[in-house]
Amino acid sequence: MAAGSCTVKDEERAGPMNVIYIMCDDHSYQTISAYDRRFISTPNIDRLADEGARFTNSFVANSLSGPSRACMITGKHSHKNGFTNNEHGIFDGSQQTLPKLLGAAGYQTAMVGKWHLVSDPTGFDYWDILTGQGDYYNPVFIRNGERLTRRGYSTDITTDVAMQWMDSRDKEKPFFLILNYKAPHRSWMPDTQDLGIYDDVTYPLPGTFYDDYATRPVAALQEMSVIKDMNVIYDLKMADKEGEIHTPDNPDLESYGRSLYRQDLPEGEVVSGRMDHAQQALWDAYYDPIIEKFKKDSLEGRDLYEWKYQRYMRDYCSVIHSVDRNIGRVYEYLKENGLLDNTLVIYTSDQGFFMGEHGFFDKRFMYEESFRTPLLVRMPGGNKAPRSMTKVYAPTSFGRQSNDIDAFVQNIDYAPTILDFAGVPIPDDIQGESFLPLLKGKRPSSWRRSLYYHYYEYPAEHAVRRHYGVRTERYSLMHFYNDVDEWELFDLKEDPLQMHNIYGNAGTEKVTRELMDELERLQDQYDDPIKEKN
Ligand code: SGN
Ligand code: CA
Repeated sequence: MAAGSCTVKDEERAGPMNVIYIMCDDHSYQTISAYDRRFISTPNIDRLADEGARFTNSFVANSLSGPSRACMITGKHSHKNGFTNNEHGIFDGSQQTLPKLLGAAGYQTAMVGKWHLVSDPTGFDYWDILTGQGDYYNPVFIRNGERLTRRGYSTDITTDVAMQWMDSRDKEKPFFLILNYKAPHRSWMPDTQDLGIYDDVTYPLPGTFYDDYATRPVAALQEMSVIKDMNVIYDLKMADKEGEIHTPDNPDLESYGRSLYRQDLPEGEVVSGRMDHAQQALWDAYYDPIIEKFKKDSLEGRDLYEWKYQRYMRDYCSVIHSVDRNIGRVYEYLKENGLLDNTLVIYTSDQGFFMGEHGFFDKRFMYEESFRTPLLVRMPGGNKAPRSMTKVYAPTSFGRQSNDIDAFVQNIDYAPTILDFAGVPIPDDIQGESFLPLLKGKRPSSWRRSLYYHYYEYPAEHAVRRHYGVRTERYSLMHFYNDVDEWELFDLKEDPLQMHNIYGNAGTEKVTRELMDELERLQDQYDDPIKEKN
């Protein structure tokens, strides 16, 4: 492969074709300017889309970290790969996975960053993973079984480790690298160099922020509300020097816990929340005046709620700023090493995330903001994908671009797509579909017209009930079960923000019947045992 050539036609492949799969944790499409310009500018992430494809109807199968990662690595829904929820899941690493299939075909394989599948990674030549959720500061990694603490900020370090591995690999062989960032997972701790960068921004409050959940009783049961569940200390860092905030005038704040970054007592050179003294000093210099003002202002009611939303958005976007900078570093690395022409670069998140829509943070629901996930793909050589046209209802804030792919894709499709790209046969038991033809401008007539979703983690943190459902081009139907039995139906053409559950309304009988049939068909097709219990 001649480095520096502008375009590489598929037919002209002359050398090994590499794959870098980059996944953030909880990165919402709302906070990628390739999708939405209202909140933040992410030029480095956008460049991948500009030089490739922007998927405008990309979804997950189960909106939670471990399950999403298991879907990705197996190409199968949760009930097939066995990892249905974070709380009890332990990934069975003896099963068929993408890195094993690529390894058998001669690829060098590496897994760097957040893994979150509990059992040790299998099938990788090299793995260097964050422990559990990973820490933002001075995180502990496990490198091929050996624990080590690395000093610095997680997003930078994860990039460094990935680059070191790419440097040390056998350059004669193709490679597959998973580069998974911990950012921007809760509790959204920015790099010290990014503290305050968005302090002069006032983020637009989502129109559904004060949702009262009328017609959606299950949505009212969650515990992921910015107003009632987001913690000013743990999430928004308003702990004073004693590690607590004393606000006798505001009983609403009494129940707040201690801050993550002040959780541990000073110990050696790494102090509270894993920061060292220099990091902590920079952090305090930024937060102390904000904490003092917060205590003095004693906000209540909507003033407090909207202050929380602004703080949330500032912290979250500051964390994204570091991600974007690091994607720029990865791009430069590929350029300098002549890899832009022979490497497929995928950028995505383990799920979508609520940025205050319906009053929420977190994910889990089959509602659009968390069911969707960003997906930007840069083909080798930067060949722009030709636009495809469907009738699927996507957020109007996306607009339309010449390199949009708007067919339905889901995270079970990543494994078969990457295998297809690498020229490796796709095993029959993989449930996803290769979207490589879509990237080449072809749209198979048999391409899926509906998506299946199943979320299992209840009872658990955030109290989102178990549910499964079907999403078609226009409608979304979901069934919440376990300790509830509620159906929700949304017409996304008339109600894109999903405020009106029309299930059971007069006039919806026919469409409901069609959607129920489609749901049953998908449960058959994917062989989900829940069908037998209905
Ligand atoms: C942690 C967070 C939750 C989050 C889950 C799952 N709580 O438990 O807010 O929903 O992770 O996230 S925290 O108090 O530990 O921050 S996931 O992306 O890993 O699935
Ligand atoms: Ca996640």
